[in-house]
Amino acid sequence: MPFFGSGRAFCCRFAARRGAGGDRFLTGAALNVAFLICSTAFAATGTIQLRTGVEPAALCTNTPNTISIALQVADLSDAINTVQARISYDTSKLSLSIGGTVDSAGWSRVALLDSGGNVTYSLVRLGGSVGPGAGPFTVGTLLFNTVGGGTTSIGFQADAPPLETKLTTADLSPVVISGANLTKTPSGSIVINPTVTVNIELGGGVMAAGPITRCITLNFWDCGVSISAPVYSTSVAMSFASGLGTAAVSVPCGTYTCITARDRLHTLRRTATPTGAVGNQVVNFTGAFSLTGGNLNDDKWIDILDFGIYTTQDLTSQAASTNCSVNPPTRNCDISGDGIVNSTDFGFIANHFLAMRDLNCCGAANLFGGDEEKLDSGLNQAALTPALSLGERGNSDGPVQAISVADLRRLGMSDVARADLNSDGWLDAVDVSLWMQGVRPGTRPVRPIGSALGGVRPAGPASGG
Ligand SMILES: [Ca+2]
Ligand SMILES: [Ca+2]
Ligand SMILES: [Ca+2]
Repeated sequence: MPFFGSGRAFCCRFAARRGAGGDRFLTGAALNVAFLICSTAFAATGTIQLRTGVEPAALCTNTPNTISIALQVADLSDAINTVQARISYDTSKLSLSIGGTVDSAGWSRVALLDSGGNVTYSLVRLGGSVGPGAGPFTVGTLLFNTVGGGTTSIGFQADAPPLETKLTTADLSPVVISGANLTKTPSGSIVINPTVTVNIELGGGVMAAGPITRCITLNFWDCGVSISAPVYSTSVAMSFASGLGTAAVSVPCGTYTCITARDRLHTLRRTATPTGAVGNQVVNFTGAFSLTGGNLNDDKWIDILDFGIYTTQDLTSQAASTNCSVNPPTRNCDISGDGIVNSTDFGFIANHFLAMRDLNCCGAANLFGGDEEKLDSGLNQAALTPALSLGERGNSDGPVQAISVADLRRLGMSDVARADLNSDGWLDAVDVSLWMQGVRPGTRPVRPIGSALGGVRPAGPASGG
């Protein structure tokens, strides 16, 4: 049984033939009634559509590449045998390949013309027809080269008779399906060179007005693809004004379920969930998700090591802007971005002492495992001086609250030993407290009672400060 029933198609053809060829069976008013009924209730109708093949999802690709767009007819009330499609596309993103466009079997090309993105594609089916029926029937496949990034779709030009998109029925007296009788459906979204918009706030303290440049390292995860490794990683030099920055980051085609961000020189890692459709996702590392400054060695914690590193650059001028060529173990203790290392920067560390970075994406990548763990300082706390009790170390993966000068030297951080302000052989909360009282390296304070030089751990528990 045809899609709309043969009776309907027959009625319209009957009326058309009688109207054009004279009346042999009906006369006068009877003919007019027949015409009225058929032309209003049984007009030939159809759909012409452009399809990427992945609708309703967006087609995603990059430059340079090619995409194929099927020109189809569907929902045909009658058999048709000619198609004229007046197509429109954005030449800043796509370029039609006339040579690469393929007419479907049985169809012969009458014309394929492209005038600045306004295309006329006409085909005829010699000795045959398609429909009636739902179809869809593919008439031809247009090939486009991708030439520019962005989101677009391919649609139809506005009709301006006689220049219009139309189908013609396969009758002795053909009926044109056009205008309101022809549904014209553009292609689904086409995303070229997808981006994720990344909004970042540098938090944890008072950021300079700037603008300054900071390198943000981003990991893009699709937890449906892998829970142990990001799909894509990149580092982007972003401009920040008063701690706020935004960037459209180019990414491979994909839908990201989780993204992490960090400034490896200055902040802890943050984990956030993006919103939006493929190719146009947005992720906000702002407000409660801002990147907490004070982590100067790209590890999990803001702890005594960050304090020690800070003291090595205290009251020095440092580059306010750091691009992606500057990475740990190189240090830059100007967290605030005003070009000088001072108490404003110390405030980030003090205010978030013992803060931990966010867990990694996908749940399974917790404190242990995941790619970013490999980028840590390399500090194996379990191998540190045994004089540190488990409680002082927290757990084996906790923040460093106290470390001996001997261990600092073993770790290649001899310069940090200067932060042992009371020269007791340990860098710990006592030294942080002394620092906050104005004690600086070279201005040796009275040694605390019970302390001793030479790396012997003083009595009493270490505190987080
Ligand atoms: Ca740290
Ligand atoms: Ca500063
Ligand atoms: Ca000390």
